[in-house]
Amino acid sequence: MKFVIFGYPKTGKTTFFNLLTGATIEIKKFEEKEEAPHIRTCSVPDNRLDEISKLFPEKKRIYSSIDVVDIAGLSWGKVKSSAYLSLLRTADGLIHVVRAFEDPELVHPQGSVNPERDIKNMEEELILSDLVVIESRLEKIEHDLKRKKSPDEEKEKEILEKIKDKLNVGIAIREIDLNEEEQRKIRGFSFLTQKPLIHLINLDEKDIHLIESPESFYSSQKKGVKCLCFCGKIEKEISELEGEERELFLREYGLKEFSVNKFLKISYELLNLISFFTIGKNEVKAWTIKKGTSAYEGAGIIHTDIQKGFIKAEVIEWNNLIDAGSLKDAKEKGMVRLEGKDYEIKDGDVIYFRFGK
Ligand SMILES: Nc1nc2c(ncn2[C@@H]2O[C@H](COP(=O)(O)OP(=O)(O)O)[C@@H](O)[C@H]2O)c(=O)[nH]1
Ligand SMILES: [Mg+2]
Repeated sequence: MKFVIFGYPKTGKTTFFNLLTGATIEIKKFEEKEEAPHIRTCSVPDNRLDEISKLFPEKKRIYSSIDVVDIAGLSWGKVKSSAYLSLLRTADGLIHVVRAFEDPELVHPQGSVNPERDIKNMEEELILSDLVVIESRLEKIEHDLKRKKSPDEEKEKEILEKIKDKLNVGIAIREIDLNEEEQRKIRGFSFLTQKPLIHLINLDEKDIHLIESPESFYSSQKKGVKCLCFCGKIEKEISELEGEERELFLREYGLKEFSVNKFLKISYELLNLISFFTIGKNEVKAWTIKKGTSAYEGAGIIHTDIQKGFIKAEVIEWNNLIDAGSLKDAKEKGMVRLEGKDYEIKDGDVIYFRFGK
C-alpha cells in the first residue's frame, strides 16, 4: 500500500511525514528549492499482534507496513501541470495536508489562512487534472474513430464522456457508481479523483481543542473522502520526548493519542484494509490485505509456493487464541477451524496455511 502526502507549499507535509514514519528530515522555514520526494516505510502498530506475540516470546514480531511518499508543495492553481502527477498516480491513497496554522512569517500564497477554501480548491484542481487527461484521450479516440470503426473505443468514449460530465459539475470519480466493465476500462488512467483521499488539517496550537472535530473544517460526507486534524508543531515536540514524559504531555494537551494512530485507523477503513496474522517458525507477523481477500489469495501474498500447493487454511480468531493461551490448547479445544481456498479472510484471523509441494 502506498500513500502519497501532497498539498500546497508550507502546510506541514514533511512535518507529518516525519511523525508518521519516524524520519528526521529537517523542517526548513524558507527553503524554496524543490526537494526530491522522500520515501519511507511506516510500520503499522497493532495491539493484536503485540498480544499474540506474547504467547511466542522467542519469535520475532513483524508489523505490517505501508509505503509513504512526501513530495514538495504543488503550486497554487498549477496542480494539473505538476511534475509530480505521475507520482500521485501511483498512490493507493492520497493524503492532502492543509494549513490551518497562523504564522506571520510564512505568507500564505492566497494572503490568508483558510483551510476550507484550500480544500475546496485542491479538490477542484484534482478534478481539473483528470479532465485534462480525459479530454486529451477523447480527442485521440475521436481522431481514431474517424479513420476506423472500433466498438472498444466507442465504449471507452461513452464511459469517458459520462465521467467528464460529472467532473464538469464538480463530482469526483470516486463518487460515481461505475459497473465492473466501466471500472476495468478506466483503470489504466489512475485518475486522481478516483483515489481515496484524506484531508489532513494542520491546526494552529491555539486550536488544539478542535483536534477531534474535523467536521468544523470539512462538513461534507463525500464517498471515499475523510478529514482528520493534527497539530504538527505540538505533536512534533511531544514525539521528541521519551516514554512517560510523552504520555504526560499528550495528556497535558488533552490529546488521546498521536494523530498518526488515528490516521492509520482511518486510512485502513477508507481503503477497506484488514489484517491477518501468521505464526511462522521464527516470526509472528501481521499482513495487510483488502477486505474480501480469499484464503487462496492470502496464501499467494505470503509466498507463491504456499498458494500453488494450497491444501487448507487453519484459522482461529486472534482473541480466541489469546483466551486459549496457546495454539496447542486452542486445537485441543477445537477452536481452530479448517477452511478452504474460497474462505474470505476476516480481520484479526490467525492463519496457518497447510500446503504441499
Ligand atoms: N505554527 C506552526 N507551524 C508549523 C506547523 N507545521 C509546520 N509548520 C511550519 O511550516 C513550515 C513548513 O513545514 P513543513 O513540514 O516543511 O511543510 P511542507 O513544506 O508542507 O513540507 C515550517 O517552518 C514549520 O515550522 C504547525 O503546526 N504550526
Ligand atoms: Mg516538505
